[in-house]
Amino acid sequence: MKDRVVVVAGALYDKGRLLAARRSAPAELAGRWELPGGKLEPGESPEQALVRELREELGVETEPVARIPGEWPLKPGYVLQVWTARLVSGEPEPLEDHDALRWLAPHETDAVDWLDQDRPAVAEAARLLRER
Ligand code: 523
Repeated sequence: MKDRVVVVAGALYDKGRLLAARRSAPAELAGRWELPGGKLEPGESPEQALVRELREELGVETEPVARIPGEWPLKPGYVLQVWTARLVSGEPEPLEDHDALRWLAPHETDAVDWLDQDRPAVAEAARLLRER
């Protein structure tokens, strides 16, 4: 469908931990935690968009690994798709859109207040991490 905006997010992992990012805006989402990412730009594949967003927002190079099955509705016309991604280089910093980052061990993934729409993908990412 064309009239649908895809937002991609990364379940970024490194050393057995999952990255959580705390949003600094907009007001209704600020303070809640998310899997970092953003909207596809014209002509981009979801994987390209994910690599770009994680570079812009966190200053790291990453490699998408696998899509987490499913798709979650956001505001009308927007859907969230999530990929697991591995950290290739760099140490994430909250360069834009976030004011805190946390690496969570699989048993800690409930420790932050995730955006509701991110929770199913976070649960699946935590399950995958435990299995690795
Ligand atoms: N979500 C969301 N979960 C999640 C992300 C990355 C985004 O629910 N893990 C929602 C929040 C916004 C919309 O998706 O309603 C767009 O995300 P945003 O603002 O991170 O996308 P950007 O960075 O592409 O948006 P602009 O700053 O407007 O370019």
